[in-house]
Amino acid sequence: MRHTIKQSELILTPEGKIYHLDLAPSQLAPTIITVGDPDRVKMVSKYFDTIECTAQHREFKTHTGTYRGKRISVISTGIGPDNIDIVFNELDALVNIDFEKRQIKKKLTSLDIIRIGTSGGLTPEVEVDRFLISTLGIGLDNVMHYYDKTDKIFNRDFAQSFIDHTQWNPDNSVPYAVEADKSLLKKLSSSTTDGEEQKTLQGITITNVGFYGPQGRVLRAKLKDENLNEKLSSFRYKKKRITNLEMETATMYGMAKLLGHRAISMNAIVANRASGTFSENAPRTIDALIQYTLRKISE
Ligand code: R1P
Ligand code: URA
Repeated sequence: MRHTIKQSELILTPEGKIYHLDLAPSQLAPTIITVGDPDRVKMVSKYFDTIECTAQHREFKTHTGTYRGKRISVISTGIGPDNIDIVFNELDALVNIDFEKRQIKKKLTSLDIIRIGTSGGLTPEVEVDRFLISTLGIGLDNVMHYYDKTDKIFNRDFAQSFIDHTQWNPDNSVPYAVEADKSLLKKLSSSTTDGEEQKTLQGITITNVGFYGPQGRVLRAKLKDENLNEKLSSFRYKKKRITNLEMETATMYGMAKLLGHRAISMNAIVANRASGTFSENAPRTIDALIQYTLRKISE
């Protein structure tokens, strides 16, 4: 007898849609682009051939349609790792749980999930307006620690080396490290035929729970560790260094691997923390990354 999932755990609307995303299984494409900002959804879907459905509940806005014949859903996650927990569990439920029977399906489906987000470059080479693909995410959030069977997902050696180098304060969190999906990394990387302006950097991305203190920014509130970003910049693992900071990538990589999906994070670098600069035209850079990503997905 298969386990039936209770109403309080798998929450469905009277129309049979999953609670936060407000989507029915038929409204989700197998390739999903996630963006933080709900207003960025239309920046992606304006390139679609057709839009077959739209939905919005809270910060979770979806447009599903086709791009060069390929069916794609673009969904906003809002800001932060906590929202990634909601979005990834609900995306997985839409394909892997039978909503009528409230049971896990016998045959599971893997989704391709591609983040198009903004990020801050940590080191001088990660200049504003560049594109960066995250090869690995270092998670300083705690979402993944609530789940079992993360042993095979985490790169423990990497995380320990990060903890040792930064003398990480255990009161903050337990850092974890998760690699990107290799097939999507290859598919989304630039090739020799790409124009110079579209060359993507690859790097190691820090995901944290906040934009200010947790990314070492000081406005009025002083930090406990004033050397946080200096420690992040001087960290090396097998000669590789941390390149950028944002708020979703590592959690996405962890949740995707845990649930059997493929995820990759594409970053438009809008700030550079070493030079203290911010992009003079962030929307243009984001638009260029959207066009680059759509082209790569559809190749
Ligand atoms: C902070 O401004 C937000 O920007 C980045 C961070 O990860 C965080 O969500 O991504 P998005 O531009 O995709 O939201
Ligand atoms: N998003 C972030 O989280 N950090 C930055 O520095 C820029 C965008």
